[in-house]
Amino acid sequence: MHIRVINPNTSAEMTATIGEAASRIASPGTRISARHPDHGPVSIESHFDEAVSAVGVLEEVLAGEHEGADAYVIACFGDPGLLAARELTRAPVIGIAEAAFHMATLISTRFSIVTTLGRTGIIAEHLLDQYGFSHHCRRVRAAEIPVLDLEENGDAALVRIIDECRRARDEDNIGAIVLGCGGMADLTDTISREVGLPVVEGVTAAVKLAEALVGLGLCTSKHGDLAFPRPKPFTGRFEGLSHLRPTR
Ligand code: 2AL
Repeated sequence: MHIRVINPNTSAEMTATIGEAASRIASPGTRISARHPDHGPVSIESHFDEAVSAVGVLEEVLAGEHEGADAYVIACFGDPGLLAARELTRAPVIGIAEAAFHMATLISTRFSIVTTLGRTGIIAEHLLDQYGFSHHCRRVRAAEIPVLDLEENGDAALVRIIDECRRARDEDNIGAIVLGCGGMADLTDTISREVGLPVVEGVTAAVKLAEALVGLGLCTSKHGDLAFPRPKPFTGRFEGLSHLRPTR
C-alpha cells in the first residue's frame, strides 16, 4: 500500500519530520511518500495561507494519481483543499484535523486541542463546527508559537506545548488531548508521557485511518459532490488544469 502524505506548506524540514513520523507508525507493507508543493507558503497560519496552499495540495494529488498512490493524507491541521482533493481521486483522502477528531472521540468523550497560534485555533473551531465535533471539544488552546518554531526552536516549542497540555489536563475536564499542527507529528509519545493523558496527533491518526479504509476496500464516493470535476478550459497560470480527466 502506498500512502502519499502531503505537507501543504513548503518547509522541507517539516515534510521530513512528518514523513518520518508517518513511516514509523505505518504497518509493514505500507510505503509512505511525503511531499510538499513546489510553490506556496512556508507555513500555514491564516485563511490566506490555507487558500494559497490548497492549489499546491491539489497538484500533489494529481501527481500522486500518476504514481499509483492508494491513499492521501493532507498533513496540515486546517485540512486545506480536502474536499477538492477528494474530487480528484477515488483513493481515500484524509485530513489530519478530521482524523484526529475522529480518533479522539473513540477513546474519550471530551478532548481539548493544543495548537500553535490563537488565530489557527479559530480555524480549528470552524472545522469542529463543520465536521460536527464541537460538542466533543472542551477548549481550543494555543501555545502561541509560530509553526516554523517547531522546526527551528524545537526544544523551546516543546516546553510551551507541554505546559499548555498540562493546563488542559488540569482545567478542562477532558479525557484526551489533540495536537493541532502537522509539525507536532513526532511529539505524541513525549507529550503523552509528560502529561499522563492519551495524546492524539493527526498525521499518525490519518495514516492508520488510511490503512483501514484501503484495507476495507473503501474508495472516495464518485456519486454526488465528490464526483470528478467537470472537464473545462482553465486560463492563464491554471491552463495546465484544462480538461482534467480521471487518471484511473
Ligand atoms: C498548520 C499545520 O498543521 N501546518 C502548518 O503549516 N500550519 N496549522 C496549525 N494549526 O498549526
